[in-house]
Amino acid sequence: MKVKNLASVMAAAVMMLASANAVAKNDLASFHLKMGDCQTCHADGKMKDIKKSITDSETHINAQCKECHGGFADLADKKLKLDPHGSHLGEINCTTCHSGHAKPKLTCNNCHNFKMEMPFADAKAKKKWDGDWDQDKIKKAIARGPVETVDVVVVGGGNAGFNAALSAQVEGAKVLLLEKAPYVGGNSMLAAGGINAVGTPQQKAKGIKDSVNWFIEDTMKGGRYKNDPKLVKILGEQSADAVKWLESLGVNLDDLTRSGGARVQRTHRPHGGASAGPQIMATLNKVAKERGIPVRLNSRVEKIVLNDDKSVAGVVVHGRHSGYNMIAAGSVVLATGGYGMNKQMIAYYRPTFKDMTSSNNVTATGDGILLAKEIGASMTDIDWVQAHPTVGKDSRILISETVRGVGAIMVNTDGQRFVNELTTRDRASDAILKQKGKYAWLVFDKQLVEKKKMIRGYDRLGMLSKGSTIEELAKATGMKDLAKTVADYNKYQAAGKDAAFGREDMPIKFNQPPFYAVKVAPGIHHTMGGVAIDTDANVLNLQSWKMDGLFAAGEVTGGVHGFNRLGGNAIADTVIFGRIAGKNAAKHALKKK
Ligand code: MEZ
Repeated sequence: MKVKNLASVMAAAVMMLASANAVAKNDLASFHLKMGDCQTCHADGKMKDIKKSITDSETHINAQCKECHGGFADLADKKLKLDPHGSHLGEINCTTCHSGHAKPKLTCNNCHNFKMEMPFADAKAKKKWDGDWDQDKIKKAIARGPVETVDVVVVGGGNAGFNAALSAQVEGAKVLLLEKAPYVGGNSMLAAGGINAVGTPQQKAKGIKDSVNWFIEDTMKGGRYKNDPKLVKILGEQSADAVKWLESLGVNLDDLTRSGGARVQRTHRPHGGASAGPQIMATLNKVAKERGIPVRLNSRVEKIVLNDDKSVAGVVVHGRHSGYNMIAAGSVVLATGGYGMNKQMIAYYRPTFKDMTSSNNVTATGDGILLAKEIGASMTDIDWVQAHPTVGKDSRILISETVRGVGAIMVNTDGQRFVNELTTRDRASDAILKQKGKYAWLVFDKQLVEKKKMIRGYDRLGMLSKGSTIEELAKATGMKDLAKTVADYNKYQAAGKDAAFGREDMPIKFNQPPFYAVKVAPGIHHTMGGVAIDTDANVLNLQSWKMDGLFAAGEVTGGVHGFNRLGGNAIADTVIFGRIAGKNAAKHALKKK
């Protein structure tokens, strides 16, 4: 039996519960018990074995859900304005939100604030399984010895992690990817913008003159010249190849835009202006599945284990169901992302940002930094945290830099421009924080909505104010000087010279109603600092020596972006250094065997 959509599942649930009239508990498991036995959801076996048979990825249970209810496409409900089965998270495990024995939890609400009815919402809340790291259990797992051996363990299932895993496998290594969340993607999944690259066919087709040197100069300038030039050189030189590689896997990157701090259009994005992150992650996940790379969810690494000679021996992983176990590995790749959602770390490293909202995924808790520090890794620029200037005010939703890149202007509460919209993020954020109320508005017209799918997404989320004339929009938002600002901007646009703030790229004239505005404020977006690495993605210790068998890539590392990351350089970083880390980790592990 396939139940076609969520509404009919809920209706069926209510009817069955009413007729059953005597359910033991009001949870999903008790409901299913009315139709069958525990094996409806769990693997065959004696009752006492059922708990043991649940894997950390909850693969069997989820396959059973789909067996009866179909996939997300079957469950999609076109009538819903916001459909949880059609989100940017893709086809994640059903158990990410629904729970057999406990209250369901809408994962979307980690960032959003959707009021959605969930079946069995009055069931008992579940205990958190991945709270404090239990040192005693870690020690016992090490004492018991490894339960499993692989060549390379990759910690973290974002862009860097998947690229590392795919590259390590190409080298012939046996790879295991561990992800603490019930779904993969991390911050990469939320990346709205795109990947910066120079010398691509896309740039050529648009006649854009660019060079690796310009890429390097822009990145160094954006980073206040505090970046490690050797890492930036690799970023520039390998950027076109990174785009080619993603395309070879099936990602579309046909659209080009200009991000803040870049002198030309070099941010490559999916055709039609959809967000880049979900497309890239869906593709990497699919390819990893096709290539048989095990991706284990609900598996939090809580210790990197070293041999007596300080080389890497493996990790201790805390599985949601399997508990604490050691996995032996010749190499470990840290691809755990940054610490933008770890309030304690933010308060410690960047106290002035401690109360700031964050655009980050809840997974960005700095685990890799803590793991590496504990075994003596060196940190680079650890206290440099980037505020993205345009996070939706009062929400955690990023309004992509692309919106400014393709033409939006930014104004204060009176409707006056106050900064070159395409300046670097730190400068734009500082400028907003000096305005009344410490927030700003992005203003644009119908042209952008037509051009960019992601903007239609903001509209669906109810974030946009609208007016059929500029005056109407000004009235709705209280921006008294907006009409004059727009008239002046249109004159600068026509003249090709921004006399007020020197903005170089002014792609649209504001003349196509309706007009839109979205309220924005700076929010924590990227933690530039982290584990110190060399050009082979080896993690360095306090003496700047390689730590034998430990590699790292992506936001967990420091050095690539200096004090400030440019938009579009994160995906480039995660792909390029993820691949380098995976390749070198595999070579190292295979040589050691
Ligand atoms: O790289 C980024 O962080 C980026 C381009 C974000 C965005 O504004 O879309």
